[in-house]
Amino acid sequence: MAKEHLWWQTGIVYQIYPRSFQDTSGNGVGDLPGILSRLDYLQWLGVTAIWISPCFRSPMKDFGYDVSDYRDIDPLFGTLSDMDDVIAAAHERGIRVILDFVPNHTSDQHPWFIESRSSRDNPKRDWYIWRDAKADGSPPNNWLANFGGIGWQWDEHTNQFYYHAFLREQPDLNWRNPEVREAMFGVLRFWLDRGVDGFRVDVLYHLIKDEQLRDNPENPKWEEGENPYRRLKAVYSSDQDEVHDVVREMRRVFDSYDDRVIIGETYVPLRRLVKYYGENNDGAHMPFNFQLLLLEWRAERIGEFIDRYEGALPEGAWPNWVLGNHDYPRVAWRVGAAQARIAAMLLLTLRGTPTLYYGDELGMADIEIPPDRVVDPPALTLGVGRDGERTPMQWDASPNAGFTSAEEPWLPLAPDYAAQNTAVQREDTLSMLTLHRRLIHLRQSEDALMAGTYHRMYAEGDILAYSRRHNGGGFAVILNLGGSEQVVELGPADSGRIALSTHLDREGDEVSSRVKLRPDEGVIIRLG
Ligand code: ISL
Repeated sequence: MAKEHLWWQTGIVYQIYPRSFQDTSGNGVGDLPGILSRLDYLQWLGVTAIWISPCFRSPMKDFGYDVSDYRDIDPLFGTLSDMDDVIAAAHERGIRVILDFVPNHTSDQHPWFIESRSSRDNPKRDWYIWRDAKADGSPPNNWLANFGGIGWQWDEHTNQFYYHAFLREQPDLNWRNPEVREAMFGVLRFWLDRGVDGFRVDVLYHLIKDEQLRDNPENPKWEEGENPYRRLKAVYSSDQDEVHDVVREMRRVFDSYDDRVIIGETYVPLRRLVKYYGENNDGAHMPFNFQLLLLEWRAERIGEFIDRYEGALPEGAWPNWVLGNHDYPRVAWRVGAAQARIAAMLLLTLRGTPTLYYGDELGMADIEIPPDRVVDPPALTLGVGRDGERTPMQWDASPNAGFTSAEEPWLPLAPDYAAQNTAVQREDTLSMLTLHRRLIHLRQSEDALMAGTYHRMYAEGDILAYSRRHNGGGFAVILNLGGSEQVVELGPADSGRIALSTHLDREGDEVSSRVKLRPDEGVIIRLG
């Protein structure tokens, strides 16, 4: 163990989308007792923290990202006491629990919003963003909603518009109002007091909007047919400098507890991303780095980004990497099954905390959702939905993959579940799951991989190679991002033995001066 580091630095985060992990109530939707029943699996896999997407009371217009009570569990998922059980049982197994905080917006059914919309002089009116129409009756500015259409909703009753960055059922809170901050920090304390180890904070960069609500400029790169939200550059509706004051205040809440973590959801360019660490590491502990989701799958691109990221990190800031989440097509769909093994080796050998999306350890891929089963709001409004990457976890070959006893799960299962599931892959010494478990266990037993330095060796053609070193020991990681055989010349210091191959079959082989990689193969060489 790299003792001088904190749990969230040396750990591996596993994201659970609770609707899709394990159903125990038989209604086709996953729940907290389901997560509880699968903790042994997660412990076996070796992950050290779970992040559970929102399971708070919600009308589920955005499947939990529209919260109507932050201090209670939605009955669909269980009860507060089920959450206490998950926290206690996870802790017994050495697994930390990170919940999902959704501070930018509430549900329109949250009592705060119901009050706020009840009259113009309600004490909670200013808790949301209300504005008059322009003289011609049009909305206050041109801001768009992420899920389609304009970002302003007219309220007949009080004759004003309110702003929503996502669905109209997700009104944005006014974080310039100190009462909102206090109320929301109270929510954090409620859960931190209950033993939660941290929060992933939804759209952290959205919290503060331009005070004058200026129009967003056109995006010259936008082309007809692309996501209409990107037609404008969100320069005034998100990522305002003043958001960092809020982040700093939020951090102070966490700092009044022992080693809890704030992970920010931050879809912003690198130079802006690193600002979320705060000026003196007094911001988010880990602003999510999403580049592995977004970059073209090419060695130069990835190698170059790693260097830029390492170079841009402020002093003392801890890096992190994300390969998949509930908003983007799965890695096996993006890069294919063979390269998904390379991607796993990359994620689990880079410097910085890895976040793994449930099911990616099996190589689950997106599926085409039949039109009558599509449920995600942006799929319905924009035609680009997220259902494909949210299909139920594949546990075994029994009906509905052991996910639910209901006739039909809330989203269809991937058709390959009888062959690709945890039960089958656990027994298969060459499976994606075995590869993940081996990578995780290697990382967790080696200081050099968990916390060592990073040095680029090559990032050219199909080869991405780097070393990780700590206290004289170390590893070289050589990845073939292509489908043809490659021979990589190594420096004199880079000889050693293969600790792991993505093909899981060359362990212990000696390597000196050069290494031959098969198509789609990556190797970790123990140096020395
Ligand atoms: O605008 C984006 C990228 O530039 C989007 O990716 C956007 O930031 C992202 O969809 C935000 O996601 C989060 O908030 C949403 C919720 O639907 C997502 O599931 C959640 O991860 C609203 O709460």
